[in-house]
Amino acid sequence: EDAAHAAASLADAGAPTIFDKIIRKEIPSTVVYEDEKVLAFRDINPQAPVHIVLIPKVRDGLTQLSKADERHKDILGHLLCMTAVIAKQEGIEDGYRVVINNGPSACQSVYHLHLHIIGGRQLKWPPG
Ligand code: DGP
Repeated sequence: EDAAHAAASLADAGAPTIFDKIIRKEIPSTVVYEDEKVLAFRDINPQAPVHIVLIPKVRDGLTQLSKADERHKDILGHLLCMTAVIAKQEGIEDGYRVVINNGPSACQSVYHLHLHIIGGRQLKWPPG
């Protein structure tokens, strides 16, 4: 098993991820938006001039998108709605990409659901 599979198994068993420390402000991040349900901060390894990670503050079993069920509908809707607000705040409404890497084959590395909001340059399609 590689690191991503191991990380997924640990998170599914309830272990915290680095995002829990970011939520609790135990490790610093550049927060660009926060409310009672979600937190958005700048990615430590940006792939574009604007690269934000948007996460639910409570994981509630949502280690990755494929774990989504009925009880996550409200938070998933809120994440997408706030994506539009954050993109506008960042001045990238002209074009941006919203990515959810799901699972090891998609290069998910942190097993706490998160959206990447990427923009500020001409993006290419298809992605790598
Ligand atoms: P993914 O590969 O989809 O699981 O994306 C996880 C992202 O989280 C990755 O682009 C880098 C970012 N990230 C990981 N650890 C930290 C951190 O400690 N601080 C910040 N700001 N971003 C982080």
